[in-house]
Amino acid sequence: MTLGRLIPNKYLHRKVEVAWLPSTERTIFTCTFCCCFARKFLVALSRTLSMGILDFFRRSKPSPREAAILMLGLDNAGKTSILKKMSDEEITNIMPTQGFNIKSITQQGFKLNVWDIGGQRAIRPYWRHYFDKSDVLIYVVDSADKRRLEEAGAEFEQLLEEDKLAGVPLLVFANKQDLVGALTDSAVAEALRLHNLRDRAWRVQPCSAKTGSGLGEGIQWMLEVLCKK
Ligand SMILES: Nc1nc2c(ncn2[C@@H]2O[C@H](COP(=O)(O)OP(=O)(O)OP(=O)(O)O)[C@@H](O)[C@H]2O)c(=O)[nH]1
Ligand SMILES: [Mg+2]
Repeated sequence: MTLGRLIPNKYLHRKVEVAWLPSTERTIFTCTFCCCFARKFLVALSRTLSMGILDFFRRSKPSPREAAILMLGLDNAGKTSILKKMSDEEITNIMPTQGFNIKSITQQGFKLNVWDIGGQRAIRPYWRHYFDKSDVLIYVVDSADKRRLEEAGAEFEQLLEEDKLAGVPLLVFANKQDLVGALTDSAVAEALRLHNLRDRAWRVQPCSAKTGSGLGEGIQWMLEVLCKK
């Protein structure tokens, strides 16, 4: 049998590499085959190793845990202003929300997907479409608008009766603390009768979307609650 028939053409050039070996065709073929096999093995090994290293680095950087945060409250309470301030955006020229806004805030290994739903009376019946799988409920109150505190309390009471929101931790933002005469956090808690709440973790956080005060503390409380889940 000739060398040409034993060894595929693409390997023939490797004869040179084994020229120092005994010059029988079989030895040349075996060595050529081993050489190609070894090369392929090394390439595969290096690929596997590099992919393994990439995979290792990918896994060692944990992807953030996601949480759905639902933000409700009467129109003009300041929900969109709070959302924008939390995202370091301008809060001038904010229009009443007709549908919803959503923004993701990444903090301490959590990606908080915050849903801000319009609070006008005509939109409130649609709130329930957003109740599913909420991890935290934020209820925003305009602490300076005593005239509408009763309405805010009535809407809040209805939310507490919703099965899909049962047990969902609650953060009440007592917003607009920068305005003179704004109610304190304990006055807002009393107006919402929060001290009767037994089925969930809750907190009232005085804040101002205008100055940004209190928003960080609110986020921190949510993160602590989410960590315990
Ligand atoms: N002084 C003051 N004004 C605020 C504060 N937060 C919001 N506002 C103002 O209140 C008004 C209503 O704010 P929005 O953020 O649009 O209120 P909203 O709750 O999103 O209202 P809807 O989208 O209609 O449900 C705007 O004129 C804001 O500038 C605050 O902390 N202090
Ligand atoms: Mg809005």
